[in-house]
Amino acid sequence: MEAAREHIMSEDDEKSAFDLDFPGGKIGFTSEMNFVPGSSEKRVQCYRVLDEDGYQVSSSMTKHMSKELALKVYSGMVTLQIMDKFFYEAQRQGRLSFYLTSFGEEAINFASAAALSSDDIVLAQYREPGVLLWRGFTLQEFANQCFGNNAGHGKGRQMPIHYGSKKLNYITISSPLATQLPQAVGMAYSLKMDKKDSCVVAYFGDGSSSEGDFHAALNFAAVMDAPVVFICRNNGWAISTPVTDQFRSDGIVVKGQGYGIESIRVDGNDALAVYSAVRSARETAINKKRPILIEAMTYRVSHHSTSDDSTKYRSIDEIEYWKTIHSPITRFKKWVERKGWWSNKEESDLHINLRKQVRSAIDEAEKEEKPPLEDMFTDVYKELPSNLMEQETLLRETIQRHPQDFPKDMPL
Ligand SMILES: Cc1ncc(C[n+]2csc(CCOP(=O)(O)OP(=O)(O)O)c2C)c(N)n1
Repeated sequence: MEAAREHIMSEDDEKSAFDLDFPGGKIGFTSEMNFVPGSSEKRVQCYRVLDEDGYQVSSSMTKHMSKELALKVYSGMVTLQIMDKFFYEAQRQGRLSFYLTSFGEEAINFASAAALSSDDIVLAQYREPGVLLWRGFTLQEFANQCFGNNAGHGKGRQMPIHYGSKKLNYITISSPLATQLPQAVGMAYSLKMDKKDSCVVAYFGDGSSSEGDFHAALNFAAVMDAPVVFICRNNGWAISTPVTDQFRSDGIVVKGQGYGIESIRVDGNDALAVYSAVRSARETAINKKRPILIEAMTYRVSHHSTSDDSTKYRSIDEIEYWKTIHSPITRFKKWVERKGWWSNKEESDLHINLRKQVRSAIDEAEKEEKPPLEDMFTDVYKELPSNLMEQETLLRETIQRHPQDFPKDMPL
């Protein structure tokens, strides 16, 4: 029997150890049995430009933030905050069926939107209405969608907050989490094939990263070199599930690296950091034609939605701490005030004006007629297929049989 060939590798052997071209990739050998650790000892650091008190800790990229742009970002954040407050209350008064606020995540919304071009296509989750507001969707359009009235673009066929605008390159929100991510990659790939100077921007929460679609999207984007910017809002919670019950990795940022995608972690409560990172990511995506991942660290100050009471699973002190000490709006306000760009008078005028506008948008949307019943079946097929005709007939018969269960003024 042939003796087994034994060879103890010396240090010299180690140095000269040859590489081998496996079909799975070219690798070098080692005699040490090292398991790659599940996570590195040091967590990935978080990029910030402003500290908690709105003082600049870095001057990087702030040259791109002019007074005009800064004030547009600031008033955008305040607009969303006021819109959220009044729409939330309208739901509590029973005027809206559902609502969901973006409290605490205003900087991610507006600073990222400001760094994009209107040609970039946005596929959002649902906590990014600020991107649409930035692009020109009016308070009246938001209110019409939420009231599901005849003037709203969805004509009541979607739940409130499922906004969308073809004109503004903002794809209509889908309820099933993470479905927007593979779609974003496909769209980005088509922009690349058409040699367009724009990219796709896909927003999602930490909870969505637990969906298979997230992983499929990242891998697909990496191998297809698709110009897509993934922006994850890591706000710590997926309804009542904390991130500690979702993954063991160092957040989302390291997952980008796992798929071969350049990634960065930024302070999502720092508008200047978000703006700089998104601006730079967009340039890379478009000029180098490849994907980029941004993990924006933040906190969901609000309940998940009007169907949730978050004090059942987290303390009021925790919420207060993030709401006050880490408010992205207060931090940015301190910065613009120190620059001499904003005064108390302008602040109070803005609030008075916005409150009026939001109230009026809600009142107008409420007065508007509901869409006729037949609209429930239109706008998908050019000609209504027989199964939908049957459903419409069945619905009309049901209403006739049980009129007491339907609103008297329902347009039939
Ligand atoms: C596929 C799918 N699973 C579950 C849900 C129910 N759901 C709606 S929102 C949500 C939490 C998502 O959390 P995250 O992505 O972190 O976003 P956040 O709400 O914190 O902004 C869940 C589980 C859903 N809409 N779709």
